Amino acid sequence: MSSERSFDSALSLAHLGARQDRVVMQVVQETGEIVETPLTEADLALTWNKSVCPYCGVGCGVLVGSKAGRVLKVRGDPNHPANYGLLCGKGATLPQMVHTPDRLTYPMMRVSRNADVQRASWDSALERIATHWRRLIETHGPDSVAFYLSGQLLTEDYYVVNKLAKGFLGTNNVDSNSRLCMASAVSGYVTSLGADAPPGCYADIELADCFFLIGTNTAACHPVTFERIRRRKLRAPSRVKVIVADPRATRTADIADVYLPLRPGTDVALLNAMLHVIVREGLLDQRFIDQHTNGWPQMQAVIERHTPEQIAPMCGLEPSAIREAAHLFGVTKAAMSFWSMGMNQSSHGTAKNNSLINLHLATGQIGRPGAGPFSLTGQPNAMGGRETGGLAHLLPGHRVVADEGHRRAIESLWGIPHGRIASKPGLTAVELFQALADGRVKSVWILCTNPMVSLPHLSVARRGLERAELVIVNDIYHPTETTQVADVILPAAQWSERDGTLTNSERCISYVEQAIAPPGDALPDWRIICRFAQAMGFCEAFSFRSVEEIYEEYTSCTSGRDLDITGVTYARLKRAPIQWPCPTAHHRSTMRRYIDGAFAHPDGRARFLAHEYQPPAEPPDEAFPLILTTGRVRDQWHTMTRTGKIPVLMRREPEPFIELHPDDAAQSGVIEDEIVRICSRRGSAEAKARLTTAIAPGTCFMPFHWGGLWGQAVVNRATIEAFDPISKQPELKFCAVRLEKQ
Ligand SMILES: Nc1nc2c(c(=O)[nH]1)N[C@H]1C(S)=C(S)[C@@H](COP(=O)(O)OP(=O)(O)OC[C@H]3O[C@@H](n4cnc5c(=O)[nH]c(N)nc54)[C@H](O)[C@@H]3O)O[C@H]1N2
Ligand SMILES: Nc1nc2c(c(=O)[nH]1)N[C@H]1C(S)=C(S)[C@@H](COP(=O)(O)OP(=O)(O)OC[C@H]3O[C@@H](n4cnc5c(=O)[nH]c(N)nc54)[C@H](O)[C@@H]3O)O[C@H]1N2
Ligand code: SF4
Ligand SMILES: [Mo]
Repeated sequence: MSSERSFDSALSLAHLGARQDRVVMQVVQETGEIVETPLTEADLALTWNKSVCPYCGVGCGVLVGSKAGRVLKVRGDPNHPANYGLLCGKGATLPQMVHTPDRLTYPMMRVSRNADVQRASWDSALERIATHWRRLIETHGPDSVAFYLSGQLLTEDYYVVNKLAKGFLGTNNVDSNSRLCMASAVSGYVTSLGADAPPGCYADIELADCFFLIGTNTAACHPVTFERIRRRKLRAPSRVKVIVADPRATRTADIADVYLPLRPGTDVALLNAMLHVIVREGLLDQRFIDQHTNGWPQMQAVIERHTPEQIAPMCGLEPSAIREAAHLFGVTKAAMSFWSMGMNQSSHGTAKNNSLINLHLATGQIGRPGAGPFSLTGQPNAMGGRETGGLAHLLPGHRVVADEGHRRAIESLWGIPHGRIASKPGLTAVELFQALADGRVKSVWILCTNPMVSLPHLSVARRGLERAELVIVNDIYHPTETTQVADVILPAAQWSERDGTLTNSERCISYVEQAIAPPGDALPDWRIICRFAQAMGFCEAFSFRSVEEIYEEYTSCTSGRDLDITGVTYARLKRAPIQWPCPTAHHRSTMRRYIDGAFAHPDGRARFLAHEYQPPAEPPDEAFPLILTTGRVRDQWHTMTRTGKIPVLMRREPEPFIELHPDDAAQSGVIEDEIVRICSRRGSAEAKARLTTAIAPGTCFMPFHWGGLWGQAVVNRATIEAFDPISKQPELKFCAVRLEKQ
């Protein structure tokens, strides 16, 4: 099921052209140009620690240069297999977000909702939470409390929160912003292949002949990975083909041979039509289908009806473009697909994921070098979070709470009585805030995420936090839109101020070193949780003295599982990152899974899962005629608590905007740069109009970065909370709006 090859670093290094002399900082620009800055003598005299960029799931290795307790410089780690020295503009400016005037340096509390926050001691803050939670659990049961986590926490943080909530407090109400992000990819992989996570690796990029980028603005959101794809394309432009499917022609589409500006939400129809063409052109890998899959007859029956001619009008595409894309994918020797939120953030995100994996199964484009479906992880440790069971339906080691055997295994490992872990999955992100709003959940502890900007339909989320009896937030800054409504605000040590591990998009675990001390009384998130657990009386189970002790307990939970990392110790990780599974001390790393065609379902076969196109939850109509889609820009990170403080990044993208097609603008009499409002059934947001033919008529786009602290451009006031029935991931990429002039 796995290969034991080590990273093919020579190959990737050559393709990336990375410099190994270690004295140059290399930053990739939007144009693909690499700007090199020589390091000075003074830079070389800094203390350098190994770390990983805390932004996107590419997981670039960085070296952190510090002196006298301050981070002064970063540069790409030339030996890290994710980036071989390269960084993007966000990674290159990391030092500027560390020492800011609004860093939280001590705990703060307010005695009542309308009171000001005041400095508190750790003991009084944690005692207040413990007293309140004990009372809530006694009176209303353990499901009256909840944790809301983040794919930006490290693996050890995730593990201790899960252990505390699911094993000791007795609630599965532990969910994460990964629910808004990767949940549909998880359910797609699990249902199609039998286990979570991409089968391949980054080194496949240098071996692939066809890239299918669907629902991803890789150029903006995973810039270093995009640079690898771009270089592969530029080196052999006529042999290497790129297909991009996105309703907006972003910079990612610049390298496309075939660009498919599909109507938002129609991916399943497009993918079925592509498979139809592949069948018609005789490009199936029938041997692979027969030997390694189930469900092909049912699949065939469904795609029979999906001719490009029938499907193209619904997708807003030309039939010839669908044919060409399918042909390129079908004839190539090795095809890789990359996708992210355009596929996942949908009320049928699981179906979109299954449909894309179907294409790979039908053509045997999986489990071999240069081929495979590869979901781009959003956050740096969304993958680690899933491994430790950091979603409401999971337990550590890719287990699920609904499975009695899984619960028993974890109960034994945690030394708790059988039956202690509840069998019912907890509330997922959107459900959790709805439950807070209607009073079913009474207190929530939010770690490392800013839901008052990032959740859909924000007025419900706001009502939830207003109605909650006690809101606790761990952050590194104050104010944020979420700390503003918290009763207890706890200062976390952040990137460079603590150590731990994380797993990037390609299942690669890295150890990050601590470079400097955290400011004031700030503590790493895992320590805050362990101190709280002790205040709740769970002393022995949370007596961890270091992240390494937590990591060792966690790895024992992976023994015999698909992600087995019992062979990966801190000592090994301190030398080099390792891709899981890696079950023994002598096992090197797993670049690719399923190379023997044995998938993770009990019968060893992958599943074809046939879906029909489903309309989005809220199609446009007369009153709300435009489709609103939302997403990111290259130089801002999420809710801007960090990138919003970095002048060079702010200069590149200083203001929020609403991207509109000139035809839609003309219909409402809107001109370039005019402030306009988009209104949905739930709320509205305002920003300057940006007119462009890069977006299809009938669709508008707004980034979600700008929250309430920045003004009225808060797009999640308008978005919809409808979610995929399987993954429970909300449809952040589609709702109906109308345009209003000021
Ligand atoms: N600069 C920057 N980089 C980031 C982040 C950031 O905040 N800033 N965040 C990180 C995180 S957590 C994530 S999850 C990733 C997200 O990375 P991406 O998914 O690449 O980013 P988005 O802009 O959310 O959405 C991608 C594209 O989906 C398209 N899209 C919308 N609807 C549809 C549809 O129905 N079908 C298809 N095929 N496409 C559609 C949009 O037009 C958009 O261009 O980025 C990571 N990297
Ligand atoms: N409309 C719309 N909404 C979206 C999306 C979209 O595409 N469209 N995308 C969704 C997706 S994919 C995601 S991932 C979410 C992201 O949304 P969020 O997770 O809400 O965004 P961030 O700004 O990354 O929030 C991280 C918070 O943690 C703090 N922080 C940083 N480091 C640390 C640390 O070490 N410890 C602690 N305790 N705190 C820390 C930061 O200051 C910040 O307040 O947004 C989702 N919302
Ligand atoms: S590509 Fe992602 S991980 Fe790499 S430097 Fe940029 S933001 Fe950081
Ligand atoms: Mo994300």
